[in-house]
Amino acid sequence: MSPRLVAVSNRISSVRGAPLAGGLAVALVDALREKRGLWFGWSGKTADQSTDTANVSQEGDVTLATVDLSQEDHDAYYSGFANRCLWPLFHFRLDLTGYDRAHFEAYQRVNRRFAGALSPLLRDDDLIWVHDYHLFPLGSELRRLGVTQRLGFFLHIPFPPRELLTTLPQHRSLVRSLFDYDLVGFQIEDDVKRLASYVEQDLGGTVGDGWMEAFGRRLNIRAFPVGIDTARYHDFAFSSHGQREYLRLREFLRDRDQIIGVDRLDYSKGLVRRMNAYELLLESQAAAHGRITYLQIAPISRGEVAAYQDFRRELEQHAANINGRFGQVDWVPIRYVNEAIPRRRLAGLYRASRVGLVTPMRDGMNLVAKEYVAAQDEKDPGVLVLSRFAGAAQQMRDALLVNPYDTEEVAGALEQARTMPLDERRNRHHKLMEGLLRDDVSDWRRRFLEALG
Ligand code: GDG
Repeated sequence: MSPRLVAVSNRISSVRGAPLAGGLAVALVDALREKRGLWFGWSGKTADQSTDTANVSQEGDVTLATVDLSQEDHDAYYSGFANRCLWPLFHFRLDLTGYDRAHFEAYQRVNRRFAGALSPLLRDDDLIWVHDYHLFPLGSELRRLGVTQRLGFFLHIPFPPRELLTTLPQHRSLVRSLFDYDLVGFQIEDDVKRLASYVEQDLGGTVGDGWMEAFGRRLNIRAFPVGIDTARYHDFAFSSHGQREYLRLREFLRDRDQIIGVDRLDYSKGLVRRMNAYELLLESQAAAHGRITYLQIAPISRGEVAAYQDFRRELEQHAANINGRFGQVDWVPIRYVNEAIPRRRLAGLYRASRVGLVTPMRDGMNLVAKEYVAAQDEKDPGVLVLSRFAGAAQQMRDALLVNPYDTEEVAGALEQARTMPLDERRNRHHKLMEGLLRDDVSDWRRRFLEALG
């Protein structure tokens, strides 16, 4: 019998309901179903006290095990260390990074708690797969409790250069914790190289092909670029919900071309500069007025963190300014929407859009870029404009790749996308789609789990 899969992530969502934001949850759920797995994580609820034993329930073939966190633990571990410190630091935003020892202590405390609640649920032949920056220390904490099963860790966000990482007082401890896993996966080769340079220069360790040595230990590490369920996503766009949304939107747009952006409302996604680029396009291309429209879907994320509140205000102001400056009685240049859209409808919206605009300042991978391409009609596909600083740019060479800091380049790419001849659109789309079908999410999962097992 194949080993049971145990997935651990900060938050778990219901297996039955379609998870709203996140291709990852979907990818995991499929693997967990296949292997009758266990999914462990925070319940998403805060209680008077953090709980030390997991609440276990069954949803079909998947076992869910969750713990509650106290408000205090949640604020310091999740909003604090994970999202005020690691997230901005790993996205190259030292200016937004908060360094707070109490937050780090809570981070370790919660990871210890998670390990304590998870270890009694483990079986001898389990494969344990830990996800993301909230849980670096979980492996070490499990080892301390005597867990000897295979332990893998996947980082969904970029790994920072050593010059940035070493500003973190606990950089050594964080990297040390990676060495307790049997296998570590990063999104792209550049992430692996950045850790390698830290290991060599700051730890005096040794680096080889697929491994690193330091702290007297050996770590297996590779890039596993995450994919989407390409074929299924394509079907969404043509399903009854997708089709209905597509037709509804096309009717609303009439012959206007739509640019679409879909991002959690996060400063790493480059939304302000993206709007600057759109504004520049309108400034420089009078012919585009009334002919083009930009829909930005941006569900609110991490609203409790101050940097996100400031950023949200800035963005709202910006969208309003552009509409005030260029809008006409029968034409709104930007529709800016905080509502989260169900997946099938979203696929229909992508399909109805001539341009997919994905311009993060820094991103581990970026699944929206992949979803946009998968949702297109190959007979009349739209064009993806993609930031070079998204991990996805390493694979999606046939997109229009741009530097998101270069507003003029982005505006130029928008104009090129808007006016691109059908032949070229088809050609680019065909090559992108081939890549997405070849390296889809089940391939990602299989490669990681095979390497771990
Ligand atoms: C992290 C890394 C990496 C967004 N709005 C709606 C909605 N979404 C969905 C998208 C997509 C997902 O959320 C966002 O994924 P991204 O990859 O773009 O970005 P992060 O959330 O930052 O994810 C990232 C990823 O992990 C996986 O490894 O690629 O680099 O930062 O699936 O479609 N979904 C629905 N309605 C919305 O309004 N249904």
